[in-house]
Amino acid sequence: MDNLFAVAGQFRTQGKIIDIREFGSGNINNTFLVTLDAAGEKHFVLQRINTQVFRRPELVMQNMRIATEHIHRRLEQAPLSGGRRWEVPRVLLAHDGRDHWLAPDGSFWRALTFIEGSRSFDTIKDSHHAGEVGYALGMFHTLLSDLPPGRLADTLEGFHITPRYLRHYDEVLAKHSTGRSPEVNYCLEFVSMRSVWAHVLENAQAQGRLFLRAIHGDPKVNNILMDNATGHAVSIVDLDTVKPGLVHYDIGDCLRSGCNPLGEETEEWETVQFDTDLCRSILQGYIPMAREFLTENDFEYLFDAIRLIAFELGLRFFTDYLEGDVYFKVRRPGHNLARALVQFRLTESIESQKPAILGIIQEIR
Ligand code: GN1
Ligand code: MG
Repeated sequence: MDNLFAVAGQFRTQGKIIDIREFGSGNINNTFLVTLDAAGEKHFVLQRINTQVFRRPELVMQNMRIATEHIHRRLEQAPLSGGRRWEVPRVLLAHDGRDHWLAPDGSFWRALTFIEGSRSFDTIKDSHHAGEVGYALGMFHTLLSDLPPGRLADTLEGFHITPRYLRHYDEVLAKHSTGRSPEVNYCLEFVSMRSVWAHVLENAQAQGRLFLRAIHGDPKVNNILMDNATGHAVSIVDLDTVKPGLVHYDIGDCLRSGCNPLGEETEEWETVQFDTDLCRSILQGYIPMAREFLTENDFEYLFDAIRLIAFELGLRFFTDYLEGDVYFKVRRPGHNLARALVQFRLTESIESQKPAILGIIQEIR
C-alpha cells in the first residue's frame, strides 16, 4: 500500500492523500479510488494500464485526449438543454507534465478526475435506468459523430473483429488440450454452429454497407455513471477502447450487458435470459439521439449486432479459459468458462426472441 501512495503522489493534485482503495470491477486494468484531504476535488481515479493488452498505452492516452477535447468543444458550442449535465473525465498530469507516469518497474500509471455525485451499477434496476443507459450511449455517439475516426489510433488491433477471435480460437484449440466436461462440449458445439454467421458485421463492412466511426468499445452498464440525486446518466467512463470501429459493436455490447438482469458474473448461467423490455427501454433512450447519424443499413444490422457481441464475448472468455486465463483477470479456476456459459446462454435467448427484438427495432426506428 505504501507503494500505491507513492504512485498516487506522482500526479499533480491538491491536498494530502488520505486513502486509496480498489475501485470497480475491471477485467483488464487495476483501478483505485484515491481520497484527498483537500478543499476542492476530494477524489481521483488512479489506474495501472495492463500493457500486455494495451501494447502502446501512450496511444491510448492520445486517443483519450483527442476524444475528450472534441467532446468538451462540442459541449461548449452547444450546451445541453433541459438542465442536464454531461461530464467527461479529465486526465490529471504527472509532475513532469506528462499524461502518465512510468514506474521504475515499467508499469504504466495514469490519473483521471472522479465524477462526484454519481455511481455505477453492474445491472440495470428498472426501465428508467435502462432508458438512461441508452441515452448515455446515444449522447456519446452523437458527441463523437463528427470526429473523423482516422484521427484515432488503432490501440487494440482486432478488437471486436469476430473473425479474428475465431482464428485465434482455432489456434488455441489446436495447441491446448482440455478436459471434455459437458460444459466444455456445450461451448465447443456452440461456437462451431455459429462460426460462419459470425462474419456478418465484418462482411457488411467489407461490402461497404457499414463504415467505421469513433466508438467507445466497452459501453457496458457499469461504465455508465448515474447521478445520485437525479438518476440521470451523466457520463460514460473507461475510455481506453475509444478508437475506430462499428457503432454496432457498442450497441451490441451495451445491450448484451444491459439486458441480462442476472449480470455477466452470475453463477446461474442456466437461467440467464435476454430481457426484451429492457432492450426496448435502452433503444428508446438511444435511437432518438442516434437517428441523426444512423443509416438505413445501420438499422438492418442491429439485431445481428446484439446477437454477435454476446456471442463474441462468450467466445473470448471461452478461448481464454482454454488458453489458461492469459487475458481476463480471474478470481477462481473455471471463472472464464463460467463467464462464457453466461454469454452463450444469453446469445441463445437473443436468438430465440429474434421476432420480438426485430419488432422492437422496427417500432422505434
Ligand atoms: C473487459 O476491463 P473491462 O471490464 O473494462 C474487456 C471488454 C469486455 C469486458 C467484459 C480491453 O473490459 O471488451 O466486454 O471486459 N476489455 C478489453 O466485462 O478487452
Ligand atoms: Mg474496459
